[in-house]
Amino acid sequence: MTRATLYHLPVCPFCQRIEIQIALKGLRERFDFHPVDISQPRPGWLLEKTQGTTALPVLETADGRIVKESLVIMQYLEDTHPDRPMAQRDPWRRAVEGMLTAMGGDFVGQGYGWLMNQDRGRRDALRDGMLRQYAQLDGFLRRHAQGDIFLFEDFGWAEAAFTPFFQRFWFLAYYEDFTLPDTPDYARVRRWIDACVAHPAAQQTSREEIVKLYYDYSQGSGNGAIPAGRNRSSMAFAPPWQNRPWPPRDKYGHHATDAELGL
Ligand code: GAZ
Repeated sequence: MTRATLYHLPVCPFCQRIEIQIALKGLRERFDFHPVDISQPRPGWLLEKTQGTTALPVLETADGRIVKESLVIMQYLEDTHPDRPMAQRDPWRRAVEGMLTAMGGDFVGQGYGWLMNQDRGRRDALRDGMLRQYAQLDGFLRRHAQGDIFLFEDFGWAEAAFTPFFQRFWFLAYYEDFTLPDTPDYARVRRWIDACVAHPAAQQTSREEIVKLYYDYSQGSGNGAIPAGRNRSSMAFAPPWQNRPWPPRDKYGHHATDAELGL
């Protein structure tokens, strides 16, 4: 039997959404995972499948159809593998998780915008903006959550969409000293985040991998681009991140060389 293939970048949060879903549904054996090195040009055969777009994840179904966009792939897998449903079935509940998921765009933009910022003078404003994002999530959960931990009874659709970014934002703790204040106004979202990042289906990456691979983002270079004065991307597959030293935490004052990063 031909199997479906997920083309993914190992540390890409959008790809991790699908990896979480596959783990939750117990479908690991039904998919081939094809890692793509973001620091290299895309191979021609892959560009042909995607009609020239380069963003991942990309799902190729067993019969050769191509599905792009992480949330669209999630819906497709939900519809084609309805066992162990991840999305809510009740229309109102589905709308609630949809509204929460839609808040992810601004949340992600704020966090990555802060990591990639190179102007020390903007730090306080970026921290305030990040806190506003967490406060909005907190308010949404206090209004709509049915349970005390997740949005509904269990880790579901919204959790699969957000968790990769809760984990990516460990880079803000490392490079920007950001932690969510331990105050009542963030208590609800903090419970959600803590349970999300600890969930057994969401253990595809680690704080160490994220901090090391996202060094170039902290220097303002995203998506496999290489910062000035360097020759190798921190997102490269080799040498393996386990063998590299922890990068310098001062992203503004010092720009590490390939050698300092173990590249
Ligand atoms: N909307 C798509 C989806 O599937 O949901 C987004 C997929 C995507 O952006 N994938 C990235 C990719 O393949 C890797 S993850 N890039 C290579 C390419 O050739 O396009 C980066 C950001 C950012 C937020 C997230 C990411 C990220 O800024 O993690 O800025 C550079 C990329 C808000």
